[in-house]
Amino acid sequence: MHDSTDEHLLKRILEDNDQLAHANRHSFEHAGAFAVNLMSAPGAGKTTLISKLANELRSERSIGVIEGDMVGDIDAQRLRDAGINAVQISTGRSCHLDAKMISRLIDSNKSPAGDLIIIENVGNLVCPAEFPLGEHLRIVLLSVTEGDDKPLKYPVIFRNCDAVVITKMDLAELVDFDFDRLHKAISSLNSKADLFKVSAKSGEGIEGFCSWLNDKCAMSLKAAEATAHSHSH
Ligand SMILES: Nc1nc2c(ncn2[C@@H]2O[C@H](COP(=O)(O)OP(=O)(O)OP(=O)(O)O)[C@@H](O)[C@H]2O)c(=O)[nH]1
Ligand SMILES: [Mg+2]
Repeated sequence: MHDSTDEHLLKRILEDNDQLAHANRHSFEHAGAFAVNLMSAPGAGKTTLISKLANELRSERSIGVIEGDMVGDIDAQRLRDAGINAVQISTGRSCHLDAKMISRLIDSNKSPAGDLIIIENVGNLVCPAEFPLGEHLRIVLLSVTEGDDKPLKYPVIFRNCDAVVITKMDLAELVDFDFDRLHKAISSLNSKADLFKVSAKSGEGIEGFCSWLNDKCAMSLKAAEATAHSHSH
């Protein structure tokens, strides 16, 4: 239970984060980049999907990845080994990335270049939901092995996202994943979220998801360019 001092402090922290996220978004736009915040529970398949989508969009986009993990740089190294430009942020004791960490990376000129910046958040279905980073798009992954009830148990992150990607579709039958229950849960929480079903293993749904993401990126970059153009006149 929080007392009013705790509530006040939390409100301040979230407000400060929102302000910095706003500034980060401007920085991304200034650099001609579209940023995506990829969130999920640990092991849902974020890094694997990033690897697939970098491969799929290689000819159309220059992709940079910011990897968030509490410790180490296993994911960034994995992506670099696959020829993908990736920078690691270690969050230490924090169970999520926050706007300050992204802002520090931008200020140090270590943020990866690219017109599509994918930020892989720390594996966690709770805390990342409350800390926007400056992204243009919020995507939540849910692997079938986690169970179809998770949106109802962790509603905040599913309510507050642009798309839900169901991963590991190749395992859906093995774990009796109930898509009717899932669809009902998602539409009760967030009727605007786009829903994708993919398997990095079989390749199912990867092309459709990547082309949707590419379109979102192209539309946003075009709009940002038009705004910049109108300001310069
Ligand atoms: N069967 C199957 N396994 C998958 C699929 N996608 C990922 N995996 C496996 O799931 C495990 C976790 O995948 P990661 O990509 O590391 O997941 P992550 O969300 O990045 O994990 P954290 O960064 O630790 O939160 C790995 O063993 C992957 O090989 C898939 O589509 N099908
Ligand atoms: Mg990962």
